[in-house]
This record gives sequence, structure tokens and C-alpha cells, in this order.
Amino acid sequence: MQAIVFPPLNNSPKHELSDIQKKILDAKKRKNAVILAHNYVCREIQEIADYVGDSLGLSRQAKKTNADIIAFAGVDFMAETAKILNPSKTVVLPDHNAGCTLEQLCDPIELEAFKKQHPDAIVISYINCSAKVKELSDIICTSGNALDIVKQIPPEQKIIFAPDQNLGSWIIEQTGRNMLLWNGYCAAHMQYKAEDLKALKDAFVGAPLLAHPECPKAVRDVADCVCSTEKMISFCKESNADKFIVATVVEMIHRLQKEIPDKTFIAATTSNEPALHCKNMQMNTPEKLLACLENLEPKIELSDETIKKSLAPIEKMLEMSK
Ligand code: CIZ
Repeated sequence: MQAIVFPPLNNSPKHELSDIQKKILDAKKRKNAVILAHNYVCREIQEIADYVGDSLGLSRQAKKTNADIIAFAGVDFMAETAKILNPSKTVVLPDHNAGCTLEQLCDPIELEAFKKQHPDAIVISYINCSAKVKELSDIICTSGNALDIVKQIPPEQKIIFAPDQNLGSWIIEQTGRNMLLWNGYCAAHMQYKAEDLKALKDAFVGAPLLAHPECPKAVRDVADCVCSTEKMISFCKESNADKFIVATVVEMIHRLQKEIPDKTFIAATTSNEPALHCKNMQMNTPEKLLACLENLEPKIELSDETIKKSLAPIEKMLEMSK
């Protein structure tokens, strides 16, 4: 499979905003909205968002915004988190079908039953889960702060870690502590194969391989750095290398190029595709973003009870990751 190489951007001429990008900015102003975009959405949206980042950064932004409307370019659990942090604001998502396999693989009824089997355990859940699962959790974490949060829990405390078994097993490898892992996974990151990534390292000698912790163990084992999307940025900024192989959703490379325009990024190939795509993130198109700003639909709706119960573990995360 031929890899896609993204050369340094520094000498590229600045391009004009497209008509649709201008219309989105106009609608945003008229509605007093803020556009929050995840690192995995398309370049056209990243270019005009007020903030682009990972779930942790996006949650922090959602908490402090003064806008009336939050247009969330991402997937449903992220927009739900913004709503939980801002119950009085209108939160819209370009496509209400934009979900997440990790979320679908953790049924709250099953998690509740599992908790009953382990009454002495606390539940730490990766933010990629439904609001109902958040209600059942003691602490939420993201890939950027999961390791740090688990390290703050006393060693004798039993932990159920849900729903990503890969992120959970990576934390176990890093800390040596035992955790009960839920068996969810990200269908996109599971597409990487260690042999393909080893072949890429041979083809691009000297380029560190960065792999997201949602990748399977065999892939993490051949990586030079296992890191969240924000950690990828700091790693590439600080490294002396001038090119990097990036094993996560390919749209992350727009952010890397913007932050580090003098370096080269190579999208890690999967067995089927030259670069990794997240079908849910791809549902965020500029056209749908414009429509959701104009119509204020689809809206995130959560019951008061869910908001109240799921706020506590999110606040706990924000407190523990200052
Ligand atoms: O935490 C997030 O936003 C995700 C899904 C990935 C990452 O590492 O930023």
C-alpha cells in the first residue's frame, strides 16, 4: 500500500476561504455561536473553527465559552459532554448519526451488572462513551490524561476501566497496576497491522512512528511513542526528527501541519487503505455544519437527571488534570 506523504507547509501560499467557509463564519456571528472542532474533522472545518483540539481541550473550551450556541464538529459523545458542561446552552452537532464504536460497545445495563459483581471497584471511563455510561462512572478520562489520572488513584483501589481495552491495557503496561478492562475497541484504530507499520518504518528510515493508544498492542509495541493527539503535537515539536509516521485518523495531520509547518508527516497505512479514516468524523461536512448553525438542529437533548449525574465524573476529570 502506497503511503501518503504530507510535505512541509511553510512555503505554501495562503489560500482564500471558500464560499461555504465564509457562509459558516457569517452564520456563526449572527447566532453568537462558537465552533468547536475535533482534531479528526476535515481541514475545511478545522480552518474556520474557534478551537481545534482533543476531547480534553474541547471540554475545557465548552466549559468557558460565553457563546449562546455551541456547534460541535465531532461525534455525539463529545457534543453531549459540551451539553453536560453547559446545560443552558444550545449544542448542535452537524450529523446526529455521528457516533463512536467505543460508545456502542459499552452498554450501560451490562456495565451496571458488571459493577454489581465488583462492588469494591471504582469505574474510570474513557470519554468515548455515552452519557448513560458516564452516569455510572466515578471519573472520566481522555487519552491525553488517562495515565495521569490512574496514577493518582491509590494502588490498593480496585478499578474497572471502560470501554477501551487497548487504552486500558496500555495503562496497565505503563503502571504495572491491575485493572478490570471492558472489552470495547475503536473499529478504526483496530485496522492497523504491526507488519504494515514495520514496513513503513523500513521505508522511511529515521521517522519516528507515533501510535494512538487506541491501537492494538502489537502496533503499540512497534511505535516509538504511544500518544494522544495533543501529545503527538508536542512530541513532533520537540523531536529533532524532520519526518514522522502518524498512526491515527489522517485528518490529525492537518493540525500537525498547522502547528509544525516545517516538518513532514506520513499517514500510516492500514491493510486496506493508504490512510486511516473515521467514518463518524467524516459525517462532519462544511454543508452540514452550515445547516446546523442556520437551523439549530440537530440539537443535543439530555434529561436533567442524566446531566446532573454525568457532570460529577467529568468535573472530577477536569479537577484531576489541571
Ligand atoms: O481524546 C480524544 O479526543 C481522542 C478521541 C483522541 C485523542 O487522542 O485526542
